[in-house]
Amino acid sequence: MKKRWWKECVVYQIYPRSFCDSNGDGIGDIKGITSKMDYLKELGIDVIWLSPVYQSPNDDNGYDISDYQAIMEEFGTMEDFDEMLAAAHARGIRLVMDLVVNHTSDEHAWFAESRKSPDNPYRDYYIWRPGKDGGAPNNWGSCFSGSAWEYDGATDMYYLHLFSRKQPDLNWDNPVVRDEVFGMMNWWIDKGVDGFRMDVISLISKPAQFKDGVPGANGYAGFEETANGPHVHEYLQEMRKKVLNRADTITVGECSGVTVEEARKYANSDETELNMVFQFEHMDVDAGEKGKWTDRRADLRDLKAVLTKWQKALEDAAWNSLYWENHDQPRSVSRFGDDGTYRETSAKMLATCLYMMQGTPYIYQGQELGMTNVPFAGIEEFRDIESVNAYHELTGQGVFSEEEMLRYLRCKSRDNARTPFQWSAEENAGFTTGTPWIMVNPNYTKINAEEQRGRETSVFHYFRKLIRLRKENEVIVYGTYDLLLPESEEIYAYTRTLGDEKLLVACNFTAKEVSFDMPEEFLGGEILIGNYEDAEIEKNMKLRPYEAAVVNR
Ligand code: TEU
Ligand code: CA
Repeated sequence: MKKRWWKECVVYQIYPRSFCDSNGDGIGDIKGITSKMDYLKELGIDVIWLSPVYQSPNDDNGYDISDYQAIMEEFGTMEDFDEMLAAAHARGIRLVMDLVVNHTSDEHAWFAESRKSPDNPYRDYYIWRPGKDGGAPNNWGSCFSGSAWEYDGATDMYYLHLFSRKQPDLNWDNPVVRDEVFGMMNWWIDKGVDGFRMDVISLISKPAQFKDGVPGANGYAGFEETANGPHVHEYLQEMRKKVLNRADTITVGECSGVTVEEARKYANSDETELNMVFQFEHMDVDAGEKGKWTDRRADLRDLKAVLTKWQKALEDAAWNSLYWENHDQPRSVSRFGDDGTYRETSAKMLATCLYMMQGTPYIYQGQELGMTNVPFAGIEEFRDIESVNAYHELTGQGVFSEEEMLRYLRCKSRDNARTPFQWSAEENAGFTTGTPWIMVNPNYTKINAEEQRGRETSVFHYFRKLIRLRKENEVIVYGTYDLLLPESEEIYAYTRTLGDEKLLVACNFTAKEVSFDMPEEFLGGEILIGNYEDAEIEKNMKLRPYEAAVVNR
């Protein structure tokens, strides 16, 4: 197992719009991030993954970029960016940019040119096709509802957009496009950034034939058709050579539709492509027959099977990322734990369960406080294009009633993760002195960083301890994972082994007390970390509601 710094680090994701507003316009900004750099240092994280701050019309909150080498006005200036980068580096914190190059904004200069005429030099920067039978070229659907094809009258053709119609897909088969992207990436590397999180990078190589797919609940085919396309590994190997090897970078590919077989290529240990990937299988274990829009809870056995599959399949061959949350997912304490009586206990348990595994941990802003899903009153309180479009499309088609869809949105909407970071019990949770762009979760008076920094037993201090534990114990980073009790619907238990060092991790995923038969070899050990102060190792251990314990021999 090759030792690498990016295997040993802990990454913290900042969604800039919702992190900290420094100028009272209700929108988080770069100066706000710089003002909180000491908070991040105290937490103990090593790398910041910064969601997009580039110039954008914000159709998809910055994931629709109109200039890759300019800063979105609402977020500040390039000088603000340079100051933030210096502030991070001064504290030994690296900074990773969010690379969104499967598509641009339709307001990007390239697209403005491309749509002018079929023989425009930029025409083949994007994917244009003639209509078929008076409609779209095929039945692919956009992730944000409707068709993945938009008709453009100027040249009587359709262009492909797997996401919003204001996010036209780039044509990666065009070598000029690849060189434009690589040049831009090198520009950011030369500015001193330390790597990239690559947005839907598994979708950049489109299949040779644009065949109809299997329609989903809304009548359109999903983007599975386009994942892991014919040239994706070729293009990433080219990126590795022309960009990534120019600095000691960390890279993670967001790979919608990735399998373990594909991940072993994307994140191979020969380091010819990326360092690691974000897979989605553990985020799909609580899906319903109509996809993500459901209030169904995950079955622990499914979660254990998926996470174990990924731990074992990438062992010695590639490298895992470890995440419960990001700006696209609901809050994990509400989703997999208990955001009521056992909120803090279950938030600590979930962190222990995942971050003691093999892989690089990713913490999403607010997860370290046990921030919860949001009691949105009605559709008017949502901002996310995916949620709003799905609401109108699926209620309009009669797939769900309005109250059903609202219930599912409260469980799964991306906006659950995008309400303002809760800094204090002051108005607007100390996020802004203005009117926030999206509602603040009313529970900020009880759940906020200021209160938790002052309380040793808080989720915040537990995360600090967990991060420190990883740094002090190589077995947690490099040890082999082995699942125990695969059939248990209540307990997630596994061991980590490195040489003669061995740890046991036991987590109760229920609000009940459950018996756990402690393996003989751990009876003489000690508890390295646990979420109950008075835990003791016994042969027949009683794990209390959402109890987690890590034991050595
Ligand atoms: O997400 C891609 C993606 O797969 C998500 O759309 C995710 O599957 C979905 O939101 C879960 O329901 C990336 C970015 O993380 C996301 O914020 C962007 O909206 C999207 O790409 C387009 O850039
Ligand atoms: Ca602001």
